[in-house]
Amino acid sequence: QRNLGILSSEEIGLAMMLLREGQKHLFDHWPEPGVDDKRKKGFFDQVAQLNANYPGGLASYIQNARKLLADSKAGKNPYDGFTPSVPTGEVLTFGNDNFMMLEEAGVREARRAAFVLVAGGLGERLGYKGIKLALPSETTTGRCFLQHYIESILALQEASCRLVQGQCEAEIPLVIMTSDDTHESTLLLLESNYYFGMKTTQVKLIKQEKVACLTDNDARFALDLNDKYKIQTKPHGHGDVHALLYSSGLLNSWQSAGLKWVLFFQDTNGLLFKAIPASLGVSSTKGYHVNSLAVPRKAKEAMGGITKLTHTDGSEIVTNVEYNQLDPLLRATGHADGDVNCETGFSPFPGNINQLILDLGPYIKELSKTQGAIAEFVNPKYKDSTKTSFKSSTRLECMMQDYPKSLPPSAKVGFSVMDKWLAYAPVKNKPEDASKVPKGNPYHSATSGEMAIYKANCLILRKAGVHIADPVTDIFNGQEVELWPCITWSPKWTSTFRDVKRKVGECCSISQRSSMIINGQNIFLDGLSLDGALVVNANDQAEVKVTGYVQNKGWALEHVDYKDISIPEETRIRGFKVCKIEQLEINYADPGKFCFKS
Ligand code: UGB
Repeated sequence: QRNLGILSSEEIGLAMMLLREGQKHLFDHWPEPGVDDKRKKGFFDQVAQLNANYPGGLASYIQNARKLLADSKAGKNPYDGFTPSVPTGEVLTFGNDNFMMLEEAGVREARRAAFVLVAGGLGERLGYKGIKLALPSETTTGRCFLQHYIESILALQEASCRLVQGQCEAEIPLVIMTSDDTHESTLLLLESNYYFGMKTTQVKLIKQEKVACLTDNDARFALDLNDKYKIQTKPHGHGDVHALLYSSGLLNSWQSAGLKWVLFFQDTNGLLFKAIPASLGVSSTKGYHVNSLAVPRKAKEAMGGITKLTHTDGSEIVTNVEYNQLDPLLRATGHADGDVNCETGFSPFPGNINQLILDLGPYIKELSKTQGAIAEFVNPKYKDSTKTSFKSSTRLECMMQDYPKSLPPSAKVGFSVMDKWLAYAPVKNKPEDASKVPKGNPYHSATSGEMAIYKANCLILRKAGVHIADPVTDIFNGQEVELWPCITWSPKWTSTFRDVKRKVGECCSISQRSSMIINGQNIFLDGLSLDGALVVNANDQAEVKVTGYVQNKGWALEHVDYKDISIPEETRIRGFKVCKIEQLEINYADPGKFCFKS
């Protein structure tokens, strides 16, 4: 009351709304006018921002929070009334005719796609100080995740344009969702690397904002411990991406530009783009409005399970059920053992890798109804079983994969299951946690993420006819992994398996201790026998055939300990560094046709 005189009419409106919604405590300590007036104004700046950022404003946020907190206190299961069962989806087999047909369909569609990378998370579980997009996906080339993603999109863009008749000037848009934790570093990474070859106009950053923290079951906001004129805030989760895309107007501009697909992906999966063409092919051939990429999942693995949920009213949805909810849901519906592996050694519920492909038209239609708001949840840590007070403040959260939950039964929702070695190797866990993962379960560490790239490349080349020696096992940072030849290629070398087959000729062989980097579009391996390290660099106008016997001392992986702080963090979290002892490097900077014979 005493401070009304210093407030604008807009600020008074916000104050009244807060009072109506039970937030009087925020003002209890306010001194008389004339004291801290600037800070009081600052408080309303923050409130105005929190109000604008949430679909429906802060009043909705508080009301939603009260309801979810009451449900949580009552122990209400969000899946009450639903019976889970294993859904059927598209199961793809890498390299067969169907897979190659789908890849071609996907590449054709890629020119009508937009990519959305959610990269607002800081990755506390990984314990890495920088942004995860700046981490090398593998260390033979040092190509970071963002570079890999951008080059993969550009490669798809080119491949897509090559496939269609006539002039094609597609520029596939890339949107990166950042947060206060990642925005500046992401921008700096892009700017200091000339956007990794993408046009600056092709890339847009949208920043998600945090939401207000809640101190109790009445959803009263928590004040910042160091600033009594500031509300404590925390991240709202990757589900924010839908509301941000909607409010930015990007979706409509894409539709006007003739785009058809929106592909969502996460920050550290070095394999993902090997699975994109075929899964986009599934979306287009099946006419899916929503297509989630999935891989076989070990029971209790920290990835959501794609589940068919049948309601008592007969309605059905196929959606992700998060890993911490799948086990209780199964137990509550007659599966006494909960989330367990079946005879295949995997959970019968495919694992969600949070790569979603949405049909833009139905997506816009749905978002115009919801403004992008999707199902939220709350996860308070209670002090005791009375569930009346929290150990620390909580907030509402949301996940991007919950988008299908609000769709009408007529929506065509499907999923595509791929081999895990081909599609999924995220970098999420710090070495000390990864080393405690039960044997046989994935580590999801920087070590396993890098090894998975070499393994996938080797298996792809094997399938294309190259003789690749079997891997050996080794232990890095306490994690036992398969060590395949360290083979990498720039995304422009190939976007599809058919293209790999075209570029790999007869009688090639690669020994286990070998490393190879293929850096260029028109590099062909034919009769190559490699026992050591080989690097081939060629510009896009050079067509290079590499043949003969290459032998040298090669490269070795030297063990390093994650606790050794004299070593750069991005190296020590993987437990090894590449020692480049000897290699053959061949470079083709001029246009023309060349044959290199060793
Ligand atoms: N992210 C944001 O952009 N903003 C945020 O506020 C939070 C995260 P995590 P999570 O594929 O293995 C998901 O933390 O949430 C970005 C699925 O929910 O790595 O534990 C962040 O930058 C789960 O079903 O994953 O688990 C990152 O790019 C399963 O599929 C992305 O969101 C699991 O991923 C994911 O954030 C998985």
